Amino acid sequence: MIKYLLYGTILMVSIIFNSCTQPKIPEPYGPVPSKNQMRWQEMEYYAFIHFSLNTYTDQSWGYGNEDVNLFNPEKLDVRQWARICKEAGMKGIIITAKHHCGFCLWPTETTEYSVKNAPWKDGKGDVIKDMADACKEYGLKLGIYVSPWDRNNPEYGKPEYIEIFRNQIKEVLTNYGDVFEIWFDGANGGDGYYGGTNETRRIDRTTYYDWLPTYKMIRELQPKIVIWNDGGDRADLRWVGTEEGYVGETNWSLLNATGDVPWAMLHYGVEDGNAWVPGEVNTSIRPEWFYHPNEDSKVKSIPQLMDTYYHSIGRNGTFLLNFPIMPNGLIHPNDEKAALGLAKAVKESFKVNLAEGCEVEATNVRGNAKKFNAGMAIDNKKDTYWATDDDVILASLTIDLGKPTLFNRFLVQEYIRLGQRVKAFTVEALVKETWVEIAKETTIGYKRILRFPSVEATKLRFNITDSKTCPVISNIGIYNAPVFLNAPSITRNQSGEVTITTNDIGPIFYYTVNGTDPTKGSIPYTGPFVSDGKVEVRAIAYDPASEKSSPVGIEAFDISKKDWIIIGINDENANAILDGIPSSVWHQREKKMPVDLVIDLGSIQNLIGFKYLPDQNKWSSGIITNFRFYVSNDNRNWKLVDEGEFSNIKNNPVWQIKKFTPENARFIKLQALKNISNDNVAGYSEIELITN
Ligand code: FUL
Repeated sequence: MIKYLLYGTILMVSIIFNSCTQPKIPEPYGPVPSKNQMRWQEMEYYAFIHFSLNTYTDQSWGYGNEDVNLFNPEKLDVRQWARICKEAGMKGIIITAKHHCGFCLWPTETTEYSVKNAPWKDGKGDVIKDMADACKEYGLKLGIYVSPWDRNNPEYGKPEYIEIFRNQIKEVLTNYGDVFEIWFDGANGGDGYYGGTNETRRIDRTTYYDWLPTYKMIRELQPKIVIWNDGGDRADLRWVGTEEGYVGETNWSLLNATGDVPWAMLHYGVEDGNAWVPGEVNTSIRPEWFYHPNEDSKVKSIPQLMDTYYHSIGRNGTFLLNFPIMPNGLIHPNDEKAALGLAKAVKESFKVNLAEGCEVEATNVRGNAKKFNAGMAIDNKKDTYWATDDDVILASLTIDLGKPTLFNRFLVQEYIRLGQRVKAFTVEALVKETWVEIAKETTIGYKRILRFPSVEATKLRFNITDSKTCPVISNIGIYNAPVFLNAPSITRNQSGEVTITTNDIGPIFYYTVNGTDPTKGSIPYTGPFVSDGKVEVRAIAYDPASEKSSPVGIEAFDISKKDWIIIGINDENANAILDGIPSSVWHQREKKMPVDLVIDLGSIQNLIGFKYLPDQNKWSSGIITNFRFYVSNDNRNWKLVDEGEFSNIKNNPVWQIKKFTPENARFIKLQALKNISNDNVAGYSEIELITN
């Protein structure tokens, strides 16, 4: 009896003891990531590869009638792609196995429009197989892009196509080992070759693809996959509403499982959404997704890529960076240099975590338990976390840096396996005995990284000022990252005045107009200067304090617009089209499509192409998608010199460059046939001409 009493007492004591030292872990709050989503989120950074027949036609979207004989890359080396991605710190590669033109990079059974009928390797090649092998060799995961829209397939738009499309998915998910992500782009411009019918086929994107059985098949074939889809039933991941490389600062990894998803939901998520659908930030290392030789000088600079890093991984997203493959089958050296430069910059920025090993304390610790104390946020382990008691949503954590310490970055992570909780937080620095607020932000999620001007402080205080329930913080980092100056932007107005600017504070500029790279010995910029006619201006920003220079900014200007006059329009705001300022825009609203814009160049010029920059405001109605371009010498008799589409202009509103056979002309007419919103508005930010 005494024995049992003793056992009972020991049991009681140990229960009480354990419940003091081992408080229950916080309950998950709201939707939480699946294992697959979690594995994907932790990859953080991976590559896109755009390679197809477009690579050989300088197009963004193939029409579907491009000749398969064009596909004959003489140096194709997927191991080069994999090596670059690996060295760049990426964890996987998503390849365009089929883009909108319908050409398949693997020898599919479903269509003749594939590598098996191309001259490359005498039709025996399989880019996807090569890619899968190279990924294995370099320890990268393989992802696949299969476009639902197929401008080649005769069955597209009919129920029969869905079976073909499903078989294509089945082939790529069966024959190439594990696939971590599948990508279904929602683009659909309607018209296409469609087996020679050359017509417009509209589909209802909410019903046509009948996604749910397809998802089921995908998950059976690849149980560890995540599905990306911006065009149909809710998948595992969401697009963030732009291809420019940023998600909202407020970024909830939640959406509603059903219902429409307007732009703001894509961009910011939905605070009280009932499904876990995190954002993936996709952007290209150049303005466009496919390779265009004229973009060799437009590869994003390291500061630009660094911005994207902070605006994706630093805002609770993943970063999907695209490499356009050249016609010879390789990644261009400029793109390689930029990607490796970014990797180096990231490494340098996050080399030393100044929080590591510091004294740290919190205003509240769950059950007062060691297991949940503040130290768990700086122990560098992803499975431990600082958590507060259930009823405590306001809490602070203070890190004592021991001595005045310079820093300019703050990193924080929630333990999202238990849900995304924090709604608002601030960061303060103790500068000479005074607390100074250095940041006031909203969401955290998987990872949030803040940038601010360098501050010298002895302590840092992280305050959670609003949370859905008790916060659970798995990691905190403090860094002093080197500063990278942005390449300056160079603009020229209608009277030929060139202006050089930057967003950075403090640097001065040096420039050249003779095509050489500027140095500190080049012409110092003292203000706008006139440089009319055809000229290439190159400029660097230089910070005398740190003696650092920016990458070179390059802008090539063609003939002067000084004598240009817009004809037949009585609105002086129309001059926004010629002012050289990308943010200024003019719309013609009153007319019906087609809408003409006529310009008198003042003299006869030998024209070989034109450039159109659409309205830079997101999804503005005046963004032209289909055009005709005419020239004339008398403003009466017009000759059609080019017509076509500005592909993917809605999601990626970059300069549209169109070339045609040379023509001497004094007048030009850009005719808008259609815009992204199917109304009668034609908007223009800038028009430029390309001359011989
Ligand atoms: C878009 C497509 O239309 C582009 O061509 C590209 O593939 C991009 C990643 O998605 O919306």
